[in-house]
Amino acid sequence: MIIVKAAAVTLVVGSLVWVEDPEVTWIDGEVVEVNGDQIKVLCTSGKTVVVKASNVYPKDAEVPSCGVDDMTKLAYLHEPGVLQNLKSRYDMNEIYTYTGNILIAVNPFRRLPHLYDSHMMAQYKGAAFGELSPHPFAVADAAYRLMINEGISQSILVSGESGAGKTESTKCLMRYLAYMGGRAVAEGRSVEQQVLESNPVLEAFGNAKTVRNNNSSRFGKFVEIQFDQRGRISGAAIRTYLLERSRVCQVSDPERNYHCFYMLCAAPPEDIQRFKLGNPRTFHYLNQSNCFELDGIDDAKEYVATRRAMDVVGISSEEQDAIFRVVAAILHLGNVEFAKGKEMDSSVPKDEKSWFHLRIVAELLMCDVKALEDSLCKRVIVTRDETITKWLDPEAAALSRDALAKIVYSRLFDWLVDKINSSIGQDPDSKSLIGVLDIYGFESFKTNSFEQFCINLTNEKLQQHFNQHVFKMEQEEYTKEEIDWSYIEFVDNQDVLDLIEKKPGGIIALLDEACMFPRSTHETFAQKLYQTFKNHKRFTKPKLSRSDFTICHYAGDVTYQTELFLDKNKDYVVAEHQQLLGASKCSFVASLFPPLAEESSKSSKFSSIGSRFKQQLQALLETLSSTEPHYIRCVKPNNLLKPAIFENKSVLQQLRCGGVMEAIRISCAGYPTRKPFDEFLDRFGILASEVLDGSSEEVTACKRLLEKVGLEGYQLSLRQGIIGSTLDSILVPITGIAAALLEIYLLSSKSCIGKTKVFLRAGQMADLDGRRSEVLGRSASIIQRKVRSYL
Ligand code: AD9
Ligand code: MG
Repeated sequence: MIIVKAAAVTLVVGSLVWVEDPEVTWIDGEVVEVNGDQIKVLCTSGKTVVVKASNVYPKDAEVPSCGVDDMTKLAYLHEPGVLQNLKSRYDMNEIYTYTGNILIAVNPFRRLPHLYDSHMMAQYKGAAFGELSPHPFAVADAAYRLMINEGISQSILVSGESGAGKTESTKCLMRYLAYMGGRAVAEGRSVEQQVLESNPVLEAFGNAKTVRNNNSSRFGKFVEIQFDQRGRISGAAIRTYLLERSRVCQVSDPERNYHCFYMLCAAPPEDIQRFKLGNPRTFHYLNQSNCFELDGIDDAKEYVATRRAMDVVGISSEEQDAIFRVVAAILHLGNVEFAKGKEMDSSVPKDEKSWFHLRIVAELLMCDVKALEDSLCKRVIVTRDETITKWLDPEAAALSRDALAKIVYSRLFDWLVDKINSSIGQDPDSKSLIGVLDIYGFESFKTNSFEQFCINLTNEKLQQHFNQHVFKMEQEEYTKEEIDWSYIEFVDNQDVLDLIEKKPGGIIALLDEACMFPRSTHETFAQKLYQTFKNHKRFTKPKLSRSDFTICHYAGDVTYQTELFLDKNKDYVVAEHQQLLGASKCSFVASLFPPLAEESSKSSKFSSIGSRFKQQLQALLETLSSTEPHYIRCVKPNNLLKPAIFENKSVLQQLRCGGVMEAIRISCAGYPTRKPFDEFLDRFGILASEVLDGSSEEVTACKRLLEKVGLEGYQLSLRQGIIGSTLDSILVPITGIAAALLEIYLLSSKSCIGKTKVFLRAGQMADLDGRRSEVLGRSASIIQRKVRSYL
């Protein structure tokens, strides 16, 4: 992952450098010997290594030990420099750092309350971006002010891997926006309070403990906050994406099911009695894992807090009772087991205990017990001539039970989102909005299924949006400084998006086809993929597999296992379940299963989760493109979820996946290093001291200095990667992340003097520093000689 090749840098004995290290990724050291292309480096670990010059990166000795608050202030924008900067800041609890306009947030895994109090919010209010320490408040403030001043809608995109701090950052942004757009006097349930309180409600039902995060959001979320002409919050809309349904009936140790189940089991005695609950250890949907409690979380208190938050967002107490009744019913449903019945391949509730729970489910869902039993154990098949009742064997009945649990829970979650939206209300007159996106980051596990496929599609789309935006920002900076910027264009990841999304012929389209064809299996689906994409450069078939496939994503290769793709893509409600619950005497339960339109009940029962998700993403991207985006990249410094541990390897991987290195790479293609005139002269005046005669302006002195050192005008330091050049166009393929086919075209480049800063190309700073150390070395040895002769 090479950004700036040091090949063009003058390395001398004594130069401070970075070299690759298998353990800590990059280690710093000092050059002790230069032997042609071979450089001997004494590392700070005490080890001496000999490496090729092209693998050595210059280290900026002038970076303060506390780091710099904006990566673009670094003399060298390369991986070791970026990593070192984040680490030294993290060590001092400075968890936020800018890379230009992008905010990088490293999870502290400890509460830092002073960072987020109202005093802090007051400080950031109206402060120029970059004036105060990097902070999500600064991003929110910039977005708010742009919206007010320019009347342009804004969006803040928060990304990062699970446990990196997206949801915490999102809440912090929402609090700041509520602070800016709230009313001075409390007016009962104000819109901004409702917006804030929607978080605990959605977290209770959509978050769970996973191995990666004790409070992991199992859905994606886009909150659109609407403002009136005076900049006050006047409405909001929450959109959610892909709730993980399988968790409702399948949990593996040491994870937990959704928080609401445990909260309900810890409810006050009257609720426990009403819902016939007890110890969470007695419920199958919870006891597949041994984890029931969370450190520092009191489920009983959370239950009360969730109910309070529900009050605020406008869910009546009758509705709350109904919601928790449904949650309890799901727990009881999980305890219904099946045994073989009298008929061949039939099933019946296994024992008295199963009957007991079945009766409670019917009572809680207010439906008929017999109808409930039938809907779990039988299927009615209607053909042209007759109606056949088919028994389900015990295994199929258990699957039917789980399908019922999942559909009820997912309908319940959707109901909550709709309810919150209707109760907060939309402002039809709102001209501007600020959208906050908290969505899963790129995932690549040992086994990757349909969920990872959808999540990674999301990230591909957001990455494309991000790249386009970073390019635009770069160009704007050049325009502002009135420098003749190179016209930069890039070929992006459209080819991966086509591979997945194209209609017809993309992976999702082929998956839908397979789902509609009764005899398809995951193997026939995989064969179809292999055939169709055998020459696609983003698609490969792993050698030793007959049903896996690999996509070469912008963030790396991911191999997907197709086994459950067909099942997971099918979204249909079993007709028997629909009938059963649609007829519930509880109007709340019945409302979760409204009657199907005649047409859709008759035609194919299958609706594609993949295609629907694709459309949702499309709509999201359309919304985002009509806004001015701001980015927060969250980074998880370690997998132990503990404070004060910064694991280089994993951080680097996240910076790559989150596009931070990509953004840097893009800016490296232009003028990555910027130095204000005075700093530039201070640092490099020594190379041509005659320009420092004080007679000319700083800008002229800089120009003369650049002339003297031969960097003025058209100059591109030759670095690895340039594959062809004509005078006016130089094609630089940026190598690096395997899949990132980012090609950058640099057309005509003339000046590197801006209005206030000197703009340097990648490698030029290193070059100048090399010469500077040579001069300093020379003068040092002259002084030494003088001192010696004097002695
Ligand atoms: V997931 O994709 O939903 O699994 P997130 O949302 O990225 O994930 P989350 O915001 O939930 O992660 O953060 C994980 C945990 O890190 C939190 O529960 C906190 O304990 C901790 N955290 C994150 N950010 C901060 C912070 N700014 N200050 C203190 C934090 N703790
Ligand atoms: Mg989250």
